[in-house]
Amino acid sequence: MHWRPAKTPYEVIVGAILTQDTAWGNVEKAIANFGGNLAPESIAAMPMEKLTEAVRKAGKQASPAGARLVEFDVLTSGEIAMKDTPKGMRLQIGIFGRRNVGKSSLLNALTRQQVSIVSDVPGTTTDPVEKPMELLPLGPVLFIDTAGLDDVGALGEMRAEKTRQVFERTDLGVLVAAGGEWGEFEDLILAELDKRKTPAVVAFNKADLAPSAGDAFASVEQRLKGRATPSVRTAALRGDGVLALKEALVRAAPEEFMEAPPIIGDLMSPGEVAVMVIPIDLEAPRGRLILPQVQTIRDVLDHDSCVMAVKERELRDALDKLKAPPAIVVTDSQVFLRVAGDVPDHVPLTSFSILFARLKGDLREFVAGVRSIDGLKPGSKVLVLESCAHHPIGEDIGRVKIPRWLRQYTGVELEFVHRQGHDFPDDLGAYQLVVHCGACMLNRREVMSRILRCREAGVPITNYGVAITYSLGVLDRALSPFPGFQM
Ligand SMILES: Nc1nc2c(ncn2[C@@H]2O[C@H](COP(=O)(O)OP(=O)(O)OP(=O)(O)O)[C@@H](O)[C@H]2O)c(=O)[nH]1
Ligand code: SF4
Ligand SMILES: [Mg+2]
Repeated sequence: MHWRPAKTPYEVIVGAILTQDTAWGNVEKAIANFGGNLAPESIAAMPMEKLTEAVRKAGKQASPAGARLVEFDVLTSGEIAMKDTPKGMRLQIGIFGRRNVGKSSLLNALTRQQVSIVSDVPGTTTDPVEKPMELLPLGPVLFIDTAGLDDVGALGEMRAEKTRQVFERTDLGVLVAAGGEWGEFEDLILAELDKRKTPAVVAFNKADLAPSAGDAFASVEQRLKGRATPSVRTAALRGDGVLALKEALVRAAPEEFMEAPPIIGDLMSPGEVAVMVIPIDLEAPRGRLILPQVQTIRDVLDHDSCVMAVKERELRDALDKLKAPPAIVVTDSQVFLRVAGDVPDHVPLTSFSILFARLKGDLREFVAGVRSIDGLKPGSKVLVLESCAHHPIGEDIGRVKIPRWLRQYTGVELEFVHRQGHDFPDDLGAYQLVVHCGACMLNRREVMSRILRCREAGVPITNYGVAITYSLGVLDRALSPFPGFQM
């Protein structure tokens, strides 16, 4: 990669932050937009619109990038934590509840680490305990375990005060109640969160002691029915319900934390040309394009760039007609090999399906998952997920082509199971690999929940575009617009 020499360490750090979700070329332009003004003080003094405009000109989505810089500036005014996501940019998840209900135990179960001290003495946690971690799909989160709020006595008052302060910075609250116990106190915590418009999830912990508490659980669950707050039963010590709790957190998280990258707009600059290769074959619907193609074209236009759409046969001719090489070529995965032969090596090339792997899912996870193809054995079971219920026609990609390519690559007979739409098996234990379609019909939350389920079950997951290009030996080429993801 060409690394532009930075003038100051601050410029290096800003570059490192901006490049997290864009190509390096765009970062250079963004930095140039600041003129000679790239310093913490000047950024702090810049109005937000000016800041976001400076970044937007480089083809990046304005608000997240701008917000990042501002956050970053806040960070530099204190201490610089280069190796970590700033705390203010993490989704902060506050864990509240009475003493001894198992808040610390739940935090340890969620993080699978002994982060917070657990004991049967009420009031064990005295000061808020913070634990940063990656919680897929929300990305970096900060869990904050608090001291039990029903603390008594003078010391308790101080502890309770600190816990109350945590309410102020909580983006998502977890209320832990144990053994079906629920009273005015729990209502009060939910009211505190409501007051701040903070979404909440209730964890009924110690569900293993349930035989005696079962009825109480049910009556509290009934009580919560009137409000939107989801609840799950957990047994923190055994790990039961922890995955359900994670899923509930993902569903309840504020929308802005689920923000997806643009489809393609950040991979090119305004005015540049993207070439889309769209085969018109038997599987192509009559008289229209399919959703991933339409959405990608729209995203190019939204970013003030240009698009040229061609069939694979006309590609070489079309490239010859362009005065300058295109910023990027995007092709249907199925003709990737042929297209790769026609596109010069220095032009970034990818597939619609890989663009959607990043948009709807987690490209890094899909690239990591694809390696497991090498470990497939005769009889290994592969789950193929197609998120729309189209009628298979001819050489259907999910039913015919992917099985064929994977069999050819591995040289062994594999068993393929297909599921469509929102259908996702409860038990993934039987599968050695999950291959997901581009998921243009699903929202990001649903795909991310599926990735989370696969992770928890220890089953690798990848997507069509990644699997196809890997089995054809051209994945690195297909990842050329995303240098950080190459294998
Ligand atoms: N049976 C059972 N015991 C649990 C469970 N979760 C926690 N405990 C026990 O409950 C006690 C309190 O757990 P903690 O995690 O320290 O509770 P806490 O809410 O953090 O307590 P404070 O910090 O004192 O407010 C410990 O003895 C745990 O072992 C559970 O799911 N089932
Ligand atoms: S939902 Fe999946 S199978 Fe259906 S069009 Fe979109 S990417 Fe293709
Ligand atoms: Mg505790």
